[in-house]
Amino acid sequence: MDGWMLCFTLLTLLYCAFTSAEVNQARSSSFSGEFGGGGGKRFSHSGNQLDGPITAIRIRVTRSYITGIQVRYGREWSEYQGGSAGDLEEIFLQPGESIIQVQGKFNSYVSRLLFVTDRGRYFPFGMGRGISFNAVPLFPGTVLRYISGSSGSIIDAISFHWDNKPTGITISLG
Ligand code: MMA
Repeated sequence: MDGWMLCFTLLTLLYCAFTSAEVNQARSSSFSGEFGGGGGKRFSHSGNQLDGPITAIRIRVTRSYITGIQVRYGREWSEYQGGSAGDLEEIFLQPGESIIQVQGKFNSYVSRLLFVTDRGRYFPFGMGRGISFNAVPLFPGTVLRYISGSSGSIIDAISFHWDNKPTGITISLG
């Protein structure tokens, strides 16, 4: 093999290695966060996503902060995270509707959240001040599958986990 041939072969191998590495990557999961401060105790709804897509959200809010959150996956509510100050609000998604964007504000705590759906509906919670964030999925067609974060007497921090909509029909017995 002459020098050119060797060079060509090596470049081809390098190209193949790179393209196959790209193809092998998952192209649906992404993550936005974390938004908030360092206090509180960690929570994650990663196991709850097995109960189904997000179908409803309960948020507790005061004038300045998001004080609590509970998410319904399929027909099952997650544990409630946060405290008891403020007013509890509840929203239900329509069948097949998904959250595709979350905007908000945070400082040492989460101070405001706005959920946007793929049907053009949006649900704002809170009027608190702070640094703005705008969380969206990386891959087209993916949706909010679960949240994680930290909480104590209020919601200290929150993250958003995006992936494909769950496929297939869930048959629930009982
Ligand atoms: C608790 C405790 C803190 C957390 C705040 C706010 C009152 O203190 O869990 O670590 O930062 O609640 O959630």
